[in-house]
Amino acid sequence: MKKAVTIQDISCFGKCSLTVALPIISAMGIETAVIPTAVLSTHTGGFRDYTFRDLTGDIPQIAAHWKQLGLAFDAVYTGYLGSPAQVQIVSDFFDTFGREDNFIVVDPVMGDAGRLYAGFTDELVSGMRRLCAKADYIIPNMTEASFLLDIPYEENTNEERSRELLRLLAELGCKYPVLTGVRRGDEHGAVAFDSVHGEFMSAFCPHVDRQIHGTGDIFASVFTGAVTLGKGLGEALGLAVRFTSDCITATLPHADEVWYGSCFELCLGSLTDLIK
Ligand code: PXL
Repeated sequence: MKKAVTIQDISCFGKCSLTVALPIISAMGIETAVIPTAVLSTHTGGFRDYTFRDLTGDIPQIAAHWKQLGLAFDAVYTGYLGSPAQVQIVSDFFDTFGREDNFIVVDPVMGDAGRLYAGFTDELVSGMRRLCAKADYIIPNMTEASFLLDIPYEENTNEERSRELLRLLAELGCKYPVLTGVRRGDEHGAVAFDSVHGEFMSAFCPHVDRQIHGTGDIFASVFTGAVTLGKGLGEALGLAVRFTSDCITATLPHADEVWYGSCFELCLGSLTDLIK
């Protein structure tokens, strides 16, 4: 069986990060180990007074135990990190568990709609930049790309501009940057750059004018799962766009739930068919 480890927070209520990544990657038939970076009572997007337990100190202990056990992973995938201090710890984790024959995905979760998430600082942004340099794949949205590249946020980025941004993102040091939230007419999608072969790939679906929490985590989870299963960059991109779009469509009839996250559970059954 393929094995992945994902390092991100648990938001106890509100569907994102580990509560999305674990079911999705598992549903793809991949054993999924987790390292929680923090435990929050809810995600931070739109909720107030949420609790936040920082688990920074646990991460090196978990890593040391796993090293002692000789565990190995086909994929290492990181998302929301709870503090700048975690960047160095995750970087050390990459040094211990990264190998020639596995790969690292960094989803530099930092913000959306041009703004950083609550509590995120310039220190975390520069830490994420360093982490991206160690990754094979990075999956920023437009907001995260603008912070990583230290350029103004651009809304409605088209495919041509996304190619310029992807070249700059590759210069951070990763081989395959993937940019989400790209617009093409009334479509919405993602563009990837294979900097090893100098090739661009893209995938689009109809645009839905609705912000739904956790869709970036759905995208990154399906993408990571697909690459773990040996799919090529273009196919992984297509699957991630398609499944994320299906989750958004499935959520729209449940308008009162949209605030908390997507109804991705309704689509998990079809995910197994999509990856065949
Ligand atoms: O979906 C990204 C994410 C992950 N984890 C936490 C968040 C967010 C986005 O707001 O608040 C805790």
